[in-house]
Amino acid sequence: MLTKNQAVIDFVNESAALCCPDQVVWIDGSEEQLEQLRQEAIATGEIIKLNQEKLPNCYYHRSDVNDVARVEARTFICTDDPYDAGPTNNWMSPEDAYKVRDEVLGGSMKGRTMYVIPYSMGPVGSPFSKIGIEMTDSIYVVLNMAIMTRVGKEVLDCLGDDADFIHGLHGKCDLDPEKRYIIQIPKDNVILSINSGYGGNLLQGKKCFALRIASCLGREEGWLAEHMLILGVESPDGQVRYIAGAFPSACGKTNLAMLIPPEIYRDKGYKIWTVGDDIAWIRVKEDGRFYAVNPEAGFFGVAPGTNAKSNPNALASTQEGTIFTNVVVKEDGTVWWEGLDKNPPTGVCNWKGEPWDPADGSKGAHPNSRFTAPARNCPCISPEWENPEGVPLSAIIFGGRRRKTAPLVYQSRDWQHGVFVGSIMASETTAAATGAVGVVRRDPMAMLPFCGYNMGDYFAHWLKVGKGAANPPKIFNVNWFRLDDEGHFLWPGFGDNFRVLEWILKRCEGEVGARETEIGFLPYAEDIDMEGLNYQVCEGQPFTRDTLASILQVEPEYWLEDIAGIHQFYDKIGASMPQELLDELAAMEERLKK
Ligand code: GTP
Ligand code: SPV
Ligand code: MN
Repeated sequence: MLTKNQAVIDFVNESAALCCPDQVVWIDGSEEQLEQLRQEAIATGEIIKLNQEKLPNCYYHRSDVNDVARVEARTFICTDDPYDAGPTNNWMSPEDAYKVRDEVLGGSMKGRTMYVIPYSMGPVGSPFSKIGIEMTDSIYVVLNMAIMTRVGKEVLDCLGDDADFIHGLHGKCDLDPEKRYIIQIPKDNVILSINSGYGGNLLQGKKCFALRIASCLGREEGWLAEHMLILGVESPDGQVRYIAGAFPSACGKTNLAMLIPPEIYRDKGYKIWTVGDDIAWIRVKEDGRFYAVNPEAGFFGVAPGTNAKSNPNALASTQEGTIFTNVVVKEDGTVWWEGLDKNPPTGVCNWKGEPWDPADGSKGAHPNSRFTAPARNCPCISPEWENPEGVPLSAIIFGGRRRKTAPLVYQSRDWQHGVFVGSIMASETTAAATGAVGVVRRDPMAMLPFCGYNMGDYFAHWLKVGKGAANPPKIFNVNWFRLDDEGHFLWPGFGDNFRVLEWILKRCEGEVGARETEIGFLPYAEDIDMEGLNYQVCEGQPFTRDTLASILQVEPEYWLEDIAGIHQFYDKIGASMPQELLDELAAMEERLKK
């Protein structure tokens, strides 16, 4: 036992009494213990050691074939009153949730070991950090949590005899998808992950705690827990300005957070610093500004599409101390995924462990295959990334994957309109969650699967936090994913997104004009710098000023179609929808119909 904290001891004992593990092991955070666990997991085949010369301290894990992504349909917010979970979450009563826990987890760790992981979201001991205890029967979870969060004895020392911690329990059971449950009980600060062994279902610090539970805490305590990257833009004079961005899962947060500016900007002295790539906890301070902290310590990033050109910083982050899940392992013990390079390995197995022939058109890596990499590995990690005070935000950007409708970038009129812009976000679904891919759905603030309470109340909280602040960030919306009729990306994306960030920061400083349109302020096409931009939409079709102009249009017919979807969504939220946002919708509709 690593602590005298009676609440922690009771929680561990109760969990052990329920799950009946053969033994209980406390994770102290030492390298020796983690190494011992790696050896055990290697012996059972749970992880595979990769080429230690080329990828030191890197490992590989294959998840169960039916267990490869978050399961939104099996994720529950458990409140006494279903109203508090709201119409966008699956609801279960806390009593039923505890019944599920007792029935499904009861005795489930017989013959296994239960690991007790004390972890801190945010630097250990900083006033805005929060502590969780996750119990799990998976070494894979222990090893991932040790990268994604700060774990071990120092966390328990910091907790002292305080009972204020998040109570987490994870049991793999037999990975039965029919009995898979991801349960949050906000009133008790309880998280239960059952019958899964993958990612966001059970790396509880991430979505379960830092978003679902923390959004509830933030609502009570007056702050925001958001699905956002945080980056700093350093300009040639050495000034760094910070931007947070909410894009749905697999829609470009990691990539934007680690962006390398185009050469012409680098030559001038511009640079991007990464503070976080997935989650931001945001507080308003006395100066009336929003300060954002990244509560995580690692990146659980999408592998496919990551390469030396699209995201060299992410790639560099994965060269040491990284766990790869569901990618392809090459003969030499290094890794491969679609989009890494154009040379798929032959004679090896796919992510399922089956012999794989790239020539047959099937994928080698799962589309939601991931790397778990320590943030400190990132070449552009911000010197401020562990600053407990956070970084002050100049702008917030919302964005999604829309082949049409949403222009490359636009700015909201003011805070209220900005909250409206976030509330009407929509995006095509991705492989990050189970279910159909490519279907447009509303995903307000990229929080649809992660808001731990009623979405209408969440909007009201956003309105309140911003209206109470003297200097809130300016709010923008971006869309890197416009397609032409043949399905080619019209905008180069990746590093060239810097050109849009530059416009955004100029708008924050009042240094550039804009066209007022029905949906907000759009750039004049000549104000997006195209110097050195060398992109082919497809062969023989270079990106031109006209291409740019074409993705800076407001097309009323598409927007009016979209508005029908927004009405439906707002209706679904129902009575908790703030009047201010209903008014914004009516006003936009009127402008578009004119
Ligand atoms: P989560 O970790 O699921 O929350 O995702 P994320 O928002 O961090 O997404 P990520 O940056 O990992 O990007 C997901 C996919 O989108 C990858 O395959 C990227 O290659 C692709 N992507 C990212 N940025 C761009 C872009 O600017 N343009 C295009 N076309 N694709 C992009
Ligand atoms: C996401 O799906 O938004 C992720 C990956 O960042 S997971 O940790 O699985 O939630
Ligand atoms: Mn995410």
